[in-house]
Amino acid sequence: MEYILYEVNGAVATITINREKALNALNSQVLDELNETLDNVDLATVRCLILTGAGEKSFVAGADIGEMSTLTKAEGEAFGKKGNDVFRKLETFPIPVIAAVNGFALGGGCEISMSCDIRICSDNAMFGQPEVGLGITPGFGGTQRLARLIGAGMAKQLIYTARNIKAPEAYRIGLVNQVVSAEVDEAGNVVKSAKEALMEAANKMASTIAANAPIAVRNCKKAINDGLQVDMDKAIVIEEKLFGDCFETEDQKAGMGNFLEKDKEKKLKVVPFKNC
Ligand code: DAK
Repeated sequence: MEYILYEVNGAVATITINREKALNALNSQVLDELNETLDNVDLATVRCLILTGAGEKSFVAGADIGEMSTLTKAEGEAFGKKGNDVFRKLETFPIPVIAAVNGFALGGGCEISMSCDIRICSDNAMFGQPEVGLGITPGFGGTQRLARLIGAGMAKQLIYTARNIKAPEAYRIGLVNQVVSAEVDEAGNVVKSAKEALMEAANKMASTIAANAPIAVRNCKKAINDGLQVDMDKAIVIEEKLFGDCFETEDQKAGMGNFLEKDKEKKLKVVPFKNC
């Protein structure tokens, strides 16, 4: 693949959008390759996915403006569908996806990060939906996911004003879960760049997730995602069903068995993924 790197480390896989010269902007080829990569993730062994951008400067600086500028209405619609299908695939991916946001996350970049379950960013990250300045609306779910994540009022303000926000503000309004800084020694020398520290934090969180019972983690993702689409009476039924699904699995037997045996070491052991 030209624009996607895929790396597996135990139960954690990392997808890197690797188009650094264009600040990892999303063109059709990137979207196609991302789609194919997701289809080939080995869900029998991988338990958590990290999505990031190549380099220190940018996660994804949006959809490719050069490619979009000449699209006809029909081509624009096809491009939009391609993006939306991949973003939805990420959002409903059976295992958790962490966006490690290493710099600009603008337009489609902010939108793809919002399709992930969790966002961690470096302190040089910048988020925004600048589309109205380009004469379009956010088209990869930005109007929908931003409002659901940070509330309608704040989402409307950011989208109408096309104002970009820095990492501390993104954290304050709940758009990101964690902000990670470069590590410096006492003399002020950088011992770990912001990107390195970010990837370390993302891998740490991913490993913690991956060490938990995989069927239960998958069912939690589905319960939260599906439950948010319906009213509470229906949402509770969704949770009941997914809760019930955990029983008689090896995860549940081992998890509860270890607790009852007071075997803390064993409790942390990863059980094989079965019964999915
Ligand atoms: N597309 C294409 N190329 C991009 C790009 C982008 N979004 N962002 C940056 N680049 C390229 C630049 O053209 C430049 O290429 P060269 O000139 O070196 O060949 C290279 O990356 C480095 O960028 P700069 O020289 O501009 O770097 P700076 O540090 O000066 O500025 C910046 C960084 C991120 C502030 C600036 O590049 C910038 O403002 N970029 C555009 C950000 C933006 O507006 N993003 C939102 C794009 S709109 C749709 C669904 C979704 C969408 C559209 C339609 N449908 C349903 C149909 C989504 C729309 C968007 O995402």
